[in-house]
Amino acid sequence: MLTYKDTASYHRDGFVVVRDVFTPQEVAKLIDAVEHGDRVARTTRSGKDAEGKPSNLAIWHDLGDDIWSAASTCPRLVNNVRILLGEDAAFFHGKVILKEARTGGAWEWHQDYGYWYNQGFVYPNMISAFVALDPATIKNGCLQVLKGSHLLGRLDHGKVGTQTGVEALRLKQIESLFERVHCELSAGSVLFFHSNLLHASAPNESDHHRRAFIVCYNAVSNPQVNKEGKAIVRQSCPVGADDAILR
Ligand SMILES: O=C(O)CCC(=O)C(=O)O
Repeated sequence: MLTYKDTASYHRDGFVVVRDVFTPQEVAKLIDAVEHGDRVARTTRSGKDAEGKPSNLAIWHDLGDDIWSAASTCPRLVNNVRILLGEDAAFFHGKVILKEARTGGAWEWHQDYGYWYNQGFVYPNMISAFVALDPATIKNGCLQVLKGSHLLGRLDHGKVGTQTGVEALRLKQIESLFERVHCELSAGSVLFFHSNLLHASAPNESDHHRRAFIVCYNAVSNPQVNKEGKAIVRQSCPVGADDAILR
């Protein structure tokens, strides 16, 4: 569980890293599900970064009844997310980032709320839990963040390749005001980050895959409004058994 100090640093910096949340056995099962499982095979979409390199991901919006659901409802994620949101959490989506050795492309600088605002979420009280499935290093394109940038509020975004990226001129103007942190993670460690935190990652030019499972949650008090102005309020995310991934 997160400590009071971890929670304070999340609010100050926009992110917090918790080491070794998942065991090597749990990570091995998740990797097996990436490589051989039905859900990732069914939901993988190919995208492109600004240079035209592949930025592929699998994404889904339902919990289902599989290992991904077990990981998304794991108390080690959900209870910590509740602490960081300051209230109960709803499941929004899960995704696997497939940044493969030698080919995996970059992710451009963006805020997740740059995407999610346009999907109708009213407030940015939303969090991503980035679970490293392979060791994430500078060489294989670990996530980079601008520490404290969540306090800027939502910036304007546009299209970069098939991705959504923060407006280039604004990025240039504000980049030097923040410390850039390379979030190197061991497999099984988790980076919790705020939906307005600016983040990006470089292409993977190494011989090692850099895959990650990212679970996104929103505060239950944060409705998503559709084009007709109808508010969709999500239910609380269930909290599963702590050993469910290994069952
Ligand atoms: O995994 C990465 O390198 C970037 C993923 C990302 O930025 C996102 O899913 O919002």
